[in-house]
Amino acid sequence: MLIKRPRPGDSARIAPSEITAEDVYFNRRKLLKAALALGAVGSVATSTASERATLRYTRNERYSTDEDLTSFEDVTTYNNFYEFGSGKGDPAARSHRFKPEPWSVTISGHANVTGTFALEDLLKPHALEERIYRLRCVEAWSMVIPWIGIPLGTVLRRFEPTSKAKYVAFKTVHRPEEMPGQRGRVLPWPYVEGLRIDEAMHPLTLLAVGLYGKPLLNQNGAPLRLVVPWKYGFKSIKSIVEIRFTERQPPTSWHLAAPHEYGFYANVNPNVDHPRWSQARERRIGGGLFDSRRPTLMFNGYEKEVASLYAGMDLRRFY
Ligand SMILES: Nc1nc2c(c(=O)[nH]1)N[C@H]1C(S)=C(S)[C@@H](COP(=O)(O)O)O[C@H]1N2
Ligand SMILES: [Mo]
Repeated sequence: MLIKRPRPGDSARIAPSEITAEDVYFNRRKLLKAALALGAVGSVATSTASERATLRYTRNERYSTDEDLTSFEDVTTYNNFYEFGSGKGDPAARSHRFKPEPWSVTISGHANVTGTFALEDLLKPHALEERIYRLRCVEAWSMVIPWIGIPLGTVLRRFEPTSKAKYVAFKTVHRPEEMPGQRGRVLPWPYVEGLRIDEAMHPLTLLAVGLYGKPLLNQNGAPLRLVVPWKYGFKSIKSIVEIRFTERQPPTSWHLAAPHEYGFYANVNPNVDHPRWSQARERRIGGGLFDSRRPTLMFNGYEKEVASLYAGMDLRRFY
């Protein structure tokens, strides 16, 4: 490899120092759990929302897979969230300083209703649902995650986007004091992503607030993140603070960092390889040593639902 470019979650090795930090983290979680079991919740001033609350939701069977779930442990310790570092263990080990509440989201651009809204107000009118989705990272690994959230489209419609709203742009919070990875320049900060308006309004596109029945942990994008299951994981932007309706296709972080490797669309496609590796197969996290790499499915297995969005488009050109 001639140029060392950052990419979504370079399979960076975990330095011994970081393993120590992780151990401390796990011990802290164990202590918190023990404290909760003893009913000593009030004394654990630093416990996060997820260690206290349980969300109320109903499972949406129609949009769920019955494949084996990836364990909570793997879903919360094997992450890509470069704001906390580029190692898979960094987001869990280095996100304890991040404050996901209070939280507000700014809605701007081509819509009749715009402004900055407290997260509670943004969510209040909606019922939460659980959806079990496959997540396929562009790095050729995958998971099966029980998300909790609201279809993005039902939230966006409340703001009455105008006919000029052809795209939706999303922005992650920029807080270098809480996000150690933002003190380095692996990516241009803040992380930004975008969808075409019909992709954003598609019933599969989820605005997630939780997983495994609990509010999102910091490493998974607390308190609010996107989940677009037919696209590579990097489209599923975490810790969202701004949603903007735009007329032009908005810039996206990985495309800015390496335009020939990551496009705007980023639809999962086993027939279009990444310039440096094949996308034909994937490794299921937690599958074990003898689990062979399984074939990657067109649109990550959501072809029936989403293929019509791309009718007539050259998927090699719009990668
Ligand atoms: N803000 C932000 N969002 C992000 C990322 C990131 O680095 N920063 N990584 C993306 C990538 S590459 C993937 S695969 C998924 C991983 O989500 P998970 O860690 O919750 O499984 O988050 C995506 N969202
Ligand atoms: Mo990813």
